[in-house]
Amino acid sequence: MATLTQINFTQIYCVSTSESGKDEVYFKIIIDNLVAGQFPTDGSYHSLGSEGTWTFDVTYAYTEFLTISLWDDDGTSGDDPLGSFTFTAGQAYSSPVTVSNPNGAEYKISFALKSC
Ligand SMILES: [Ca+2]
Ligand SMILES: [Ca+2]
Repeated sequence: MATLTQINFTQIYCVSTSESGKDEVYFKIIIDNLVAGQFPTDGSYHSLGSEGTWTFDVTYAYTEFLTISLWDDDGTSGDDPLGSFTFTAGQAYSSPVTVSNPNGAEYKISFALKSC
């Protein structure tokens, strides 16, 4: 039986945004190739400018792969991907991990991993 891994996400730090001013940041969680959730869960976002910090406390469990995918809300014009990172169960990662996109976005995601 596969080992269940828990990951606790605690913070997103903005090094640089994808657009001038602020990005409207939210993230999607893909677990074992299925979309498992979005945060904030009410479909909103958190505005982050350069050097901005967003703290929260959310935990997900997975057995093989978990991908966190950051997005910039752009309302009706379609949201932009800010970068994503995939965690493989059983591997070690040091927090934070960095995601980026070709438009200059760079974000650091803080987390803690726990094997059950
Ligand atoms: Ca935006
Ligand atoms: Ca945008």
